[in-house]
Amino acid sequence: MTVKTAYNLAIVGATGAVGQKIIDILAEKDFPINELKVLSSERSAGKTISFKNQTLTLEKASPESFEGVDIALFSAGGSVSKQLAPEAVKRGAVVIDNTSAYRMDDNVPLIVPEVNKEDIEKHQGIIANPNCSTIQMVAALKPLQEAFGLSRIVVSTYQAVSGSGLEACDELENQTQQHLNKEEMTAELLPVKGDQKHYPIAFNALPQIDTFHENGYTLEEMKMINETKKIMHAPSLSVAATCVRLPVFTSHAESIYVEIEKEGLNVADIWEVIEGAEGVVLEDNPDTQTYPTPLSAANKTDVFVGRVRKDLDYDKGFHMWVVSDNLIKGAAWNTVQIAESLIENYWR
Ligand code: NAP
Ligand code: 3JN
Repeated sequence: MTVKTAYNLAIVGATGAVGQKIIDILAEKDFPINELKVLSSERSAGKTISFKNQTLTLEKASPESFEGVDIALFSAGGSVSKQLAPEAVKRGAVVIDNTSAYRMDDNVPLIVPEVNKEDIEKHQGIIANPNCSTIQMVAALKPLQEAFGLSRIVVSTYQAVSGSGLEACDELENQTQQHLNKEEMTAELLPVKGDQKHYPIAFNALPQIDTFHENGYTLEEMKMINETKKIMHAPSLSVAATCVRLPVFTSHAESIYVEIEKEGLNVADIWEVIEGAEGVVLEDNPDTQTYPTPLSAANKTDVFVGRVRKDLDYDKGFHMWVVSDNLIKGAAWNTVQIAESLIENYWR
């Protein structure tokens, strides 16, 4: 193993919702950086952003941008990753990609460090960061799978608009203002940019995240289904998902029903496992109305679990409520954790 004390990093999509959080977290966690390149589209090239006490100038991302880069963190959309990640790998960088471009490729490990960091070892230049809704669910459920076995997951999500990027956050803010001004709300972006119809997100709930697959599920739902099986190494696990967007800025919440293989468990057994899980915090007490919410989870790195209940009809069924900051554990922090794990354990 080659030991380095500091690494040359590039961030592709540095001006975006995820990119900005990555920059904040790299600074906060004091990641060992030698040089940091911030890459953008032509639109933002030449502008500056701050990192610790430095002012960094955005550079248009091109294949040559990756010369001398050790680790490249991509969050500028799938088409940019498709075009530039192989160029970065060709120049010797390890890519950690936040998009869905490579997640299901057999040669690309899909990583949530608390769940499957050992899969990093198999990387061939690209490591994928899962979808935010998948990350928080598998972080909460993997310890239960290990302790008791899992046969079925049925999840409904309550997702924040920041998962759709900065423009979507502006749309929610504008529509809220319009509604309070008693004006008609203008909907131009959500549920999906470029789709045939748009609905207001303010004071509403939209049961469509991403476009529809031919089987009637949305792509976000299919991502949760397929990614969960890959990360948990459980191709025969039954997973069903319904993904819903809410007028919340930060943190995704999920109502999860699981069927466990072991018989005769009770809520205390589930609590005990969740309490011992890395990166997962139990907040569950009906007597004191203790449970996580999107606001309470915002700006935190952990995944929070509450409302654990045993199904009233099925002995092996349990319900729970799982909340996490979608841009932090769901994207930026998970990406930085992968980079930390890569340099600590798998750098070559
Ligand atoms: P966003 O706020 O729209 O940011 C994307 C940024 O990419 C923009 O600020 C844009 O800025 C930049 N960009 C566009 N074309 C580029 C290019 N050719 N080279 C470099 N930068 C370019 O979106 P976001 O919410 O940060 O999400 C970005 C991507 O991350 C998504 O498309 C998705 O693939 C992924 N994502 C993953 C998760 C997850 O679940 N893990 C969650 C959210 C997003 P400039 O034009 O100013 O450069
Ligand atoms: O909508 C959300 O809450 C999460 C969205 C993630 C996202 C948005 C646009 C494109 C993704 C993703 O990470 O799966 C992608 C994509 O890369 O496909």
